[in-house]
Amino acid sequence: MSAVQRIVGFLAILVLAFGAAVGIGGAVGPTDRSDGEKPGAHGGGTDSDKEEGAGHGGEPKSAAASAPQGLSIATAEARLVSDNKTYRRGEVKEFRFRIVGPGGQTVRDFDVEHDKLMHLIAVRRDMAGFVHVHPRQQADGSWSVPLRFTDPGTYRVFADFKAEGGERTTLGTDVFVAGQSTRRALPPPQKTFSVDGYDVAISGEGRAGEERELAFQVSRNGKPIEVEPYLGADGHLVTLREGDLAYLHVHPVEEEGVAKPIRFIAEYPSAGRYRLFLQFKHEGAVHTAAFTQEVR
Ligand SMILES: [Cu+2]
Repeated sequence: MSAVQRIVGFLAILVLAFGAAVGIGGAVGPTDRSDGEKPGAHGGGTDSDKEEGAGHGGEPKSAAASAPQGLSIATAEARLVSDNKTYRRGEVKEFRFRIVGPGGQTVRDFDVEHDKLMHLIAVRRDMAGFVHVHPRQQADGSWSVPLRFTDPGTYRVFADFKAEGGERTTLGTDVFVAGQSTRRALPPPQKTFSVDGYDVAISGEGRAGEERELAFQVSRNGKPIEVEPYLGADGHLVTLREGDLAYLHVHPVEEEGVAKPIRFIAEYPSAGRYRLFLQFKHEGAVHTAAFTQEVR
């Protein structure tokens, strides 16, 4: 496949992600398959996967790990600076940004987290539509990734990273897509979500201020399947709070066995409703399931 074909394919998938969200009310589409198409493009691999899992074992204990993230464009250590704030519907445009340190310098060195140096997640403010991509770092230390939004509205864009030697950090900024948009109500809590021929069942309750386990069992044709590793774990989970889109850091739990559920440890900062975007990989493709969870 040529580079151009790859890029076109990649963009087409972004379009699907947003298109499906609008077409069927809060559902998410097949989303980002870029990882499946470009295995090893970021130089991740199995060794870093293992380190990743080990590193996560201790993290949930620290208060910082469970504090809500993504509400701010800056912390004391890092600031998110982006040039593109507005998109036209359907326009393909690079989203360029950099992480700026306290002295005003561009931060260039990052640690691998979840198999990548930088994760970018875009979600409309009403939590309809979800995209998770991995920007490429440029020679000047900045980051770039093509984005396309098919639906108008305000989107929260999160950059999730770990500057070398620092804490894992998620900064957020808004991107505006011109046009009239209608707020989509958050779907009610449901135990199952079907996507691309897979059925995903969630188990586990969220409880404010307590670490709890969440498990997701993926089945096809009524039979549990074994997912493939994705981003250094069994799956990737993005959890956002309704109302402010606070971004939670959740931690994958390693588990051996056939057709095992995908497990995470989550600590919710408060009561309220949350939207969970689970991504899993099977037969080389990444799929996204979304759940609403009521936390007391
Ligand atoms: Cu990512």
